Amino acid sequence: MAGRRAGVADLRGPGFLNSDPTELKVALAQEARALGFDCIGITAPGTIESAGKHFLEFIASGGHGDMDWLAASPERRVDPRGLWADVRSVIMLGVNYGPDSDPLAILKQRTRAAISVYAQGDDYHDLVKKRLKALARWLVATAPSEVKVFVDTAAVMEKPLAQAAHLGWQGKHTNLVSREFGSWLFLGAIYTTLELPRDDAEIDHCGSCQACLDICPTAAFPAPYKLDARRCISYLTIENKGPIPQEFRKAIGNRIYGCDDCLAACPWNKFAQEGREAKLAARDELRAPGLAELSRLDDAAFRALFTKSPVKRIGRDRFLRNVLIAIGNSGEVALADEARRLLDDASPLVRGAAVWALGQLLLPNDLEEARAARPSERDESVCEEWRAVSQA
Ligand code: B12
Repeated sequence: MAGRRAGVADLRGPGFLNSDPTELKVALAQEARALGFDCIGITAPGTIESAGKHFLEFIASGGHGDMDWLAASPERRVDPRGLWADVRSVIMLGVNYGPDSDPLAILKQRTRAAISVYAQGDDYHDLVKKRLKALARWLVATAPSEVKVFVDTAAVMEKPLAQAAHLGWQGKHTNLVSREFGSWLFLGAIYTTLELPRDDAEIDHCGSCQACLDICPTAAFPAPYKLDARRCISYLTIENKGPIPQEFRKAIGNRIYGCDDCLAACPWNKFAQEGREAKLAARDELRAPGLAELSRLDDAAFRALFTKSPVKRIGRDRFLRNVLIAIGNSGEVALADEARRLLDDASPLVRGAAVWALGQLLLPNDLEEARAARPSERDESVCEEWRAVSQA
């Protein structure tokens, strides 16, 4: 997932033991597993040249949409040495977050909300960062070195680096796929000044399969291994700040935060669950929350429900926008009352989405009545939504 918080922690330690690099690598892997990481690999900083080129092409094509932070300072991202000149080895780590039930089943429950698997529990940034810092502390205490730890938010190309470190390969959906954990891995990185023994890069095992491309509800993949983020439901519901473009609203269904379809379709997932217990716990109240209840959240209630959750990051108004799109797609006329109430919300983003939802649920006369009752609407984006539903 994407984000902008500073993702760097500097850790320096005196070190008290000079280990043989191979022994050190074995001990490091043991420590990583003891701390809760499911896989670990090591690569050199200069191993992702072609990924760097692809990244620049992606940015040039505008595929990043409004994620300006992704386009900023590409020299830092395309080569780890651009971020930190002293880095000698990159330690890549993965945490399995495989779901304990079919994540696509909720898509059929149209009056309930689908929150993507990664966001149903506590924020993985905090969890992975805590483990990375603990491992980094162990490393500097064991071998004199400097380290920096990253998860998600820094200018680090985590997927190509993970492939170079043998954790898996970048699949056709662009995420890292692991033979052991399928598409359900969070990634984190430790950059270090130590020269450590490297792993060989993993090779692509997607073969002729294109299940992830076929299942995408918004056709977000212009070609295998390429994502147009502007069409991706994850981007549309999380990163996109404005109204959701008309053309994607129906396809979004009841997905109110992120999307798991391309991950869930991956056949390699069947290995993810076997014999593993270390999944990340989903909160029961976030597995299938009712759209009606979610639509009633004010700012304080939103913050309370999503304490420690990544969902909190998008704020109540964007969240309600998403909930209203799902209400519009629910086919449940009883939910029109919730949307009608939100026509008077303080946020134009919410009011505009409420108009669209009512447009899906009400007959033209009832819609006109709702509009006539609000002659004072002045916000241009909301007026535009009214014009669009009237013409539909
Ligand atoms: C920006 C971002 C997003 C954006 C853009 C996604 C994307 N694919 O880039 C959005 C908001 C859409 C997003 C969504 C999701 N994200 Co996100 N996101 C990131 C972030 C911050 C940067 C990724 C990046 O650099 N994108 C830029 C583009 C250029 O990279 P790319 O798509 O990988 O492009 C490659 C391919 O196109 C390929 N390529 C291009 N042309 C060609 C041609 C050939 C022949 C080949 C072989 C390859 C190839 O090369 C490019 C470079 O590697 C990373 C964290 C990080 N710092 O790395 C997390 C990260 C990728 N996200 C993650 C997750 C979990 C998700 C979601 C699953 C969340 C959800 N459930 O909604 C979805 C998945 C959507 C998808 N199919 O990608 C995880 C993925 C873990 C994994 N196992 O891979 C990461 C690594 C965060 C983490 N620390 O765990 N994310």
